[in-house]
Amino acid sequence: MGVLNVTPDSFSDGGLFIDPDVAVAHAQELAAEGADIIDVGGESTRPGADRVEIEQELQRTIPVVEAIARAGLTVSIDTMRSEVARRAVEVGAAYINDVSGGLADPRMARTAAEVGVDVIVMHWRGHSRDMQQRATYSDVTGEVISELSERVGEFVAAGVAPERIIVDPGLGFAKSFEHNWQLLATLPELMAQGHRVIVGTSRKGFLGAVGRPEGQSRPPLERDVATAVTSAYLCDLGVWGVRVHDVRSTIDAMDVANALWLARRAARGRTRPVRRDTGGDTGA
Ligand code: PMM
Repeated sequence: MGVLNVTPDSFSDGGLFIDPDVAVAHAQELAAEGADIIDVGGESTRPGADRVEIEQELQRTIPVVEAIARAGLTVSIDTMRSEVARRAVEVGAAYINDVSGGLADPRMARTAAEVGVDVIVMHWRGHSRDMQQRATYSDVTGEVISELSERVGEFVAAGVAPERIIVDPGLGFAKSFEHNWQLLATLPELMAQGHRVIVGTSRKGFLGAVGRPEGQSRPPLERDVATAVTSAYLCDLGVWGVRVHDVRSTIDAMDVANALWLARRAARGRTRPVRRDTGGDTGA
């Protein structure tokens, strides 16, 4: 999934794609590089961000969603508002990506059921302004899984088919750097819950801090190699999707992860049981 933020203030690409023509051209570039889905967002969720008015969010996103969908690309709408989701689906969006997992707008689950598209339900504990104050867990993996399953329950109760739901651990949303690493390390536990899983590590702060002295960080635009490494790891685990800004480096990394996976499987197939009588490899 390639990220297209039509915002003036997103943390890594804010202001770059606010002009609809530039946004559509960038979507086409992301698709040409290998993105299967273009995720269009009109509201920044960086820590500390204020909310935008709904009219502004609609104005930023709907024409872009419509143009990209008309060009034949698969679009997801990154919104916490049911009205934005509904209008985006009306003009061609095929996915709703709600970072609040239905918590920000009580009508989201019902709307998702009515419009009948796939929906990404992300783990979230509150709006960006003060979300980092909610980053308190005694068992981050267990709590994220149980809070997500409550959210999924609400969508299913509203009439969304379970197979339409994709879950996301919400890295960086009410999570410390350490929480993000723990969630990545234990991701198979979330995957075992049975829903498709998508993960967004792209350019996030915890990647910028790796290998740097305490309190220092690589700037967001210098985090694409780190992002690609996580994409390779996530590909190896078998997640359904990764959400990234730089599609080219992630596709490269996933191709390598995939080639390695195939080579390792083939190598395992070559191994023969060792025979006791000769002590040799019977497959020689
Ligand atoms: N992260 C951001 C925005 N939307 N959606 C999903 N499903 N998962 C994420 O991790 C996620 C998201 C924040 O990143 P951005 O400001 O660069 O878009």
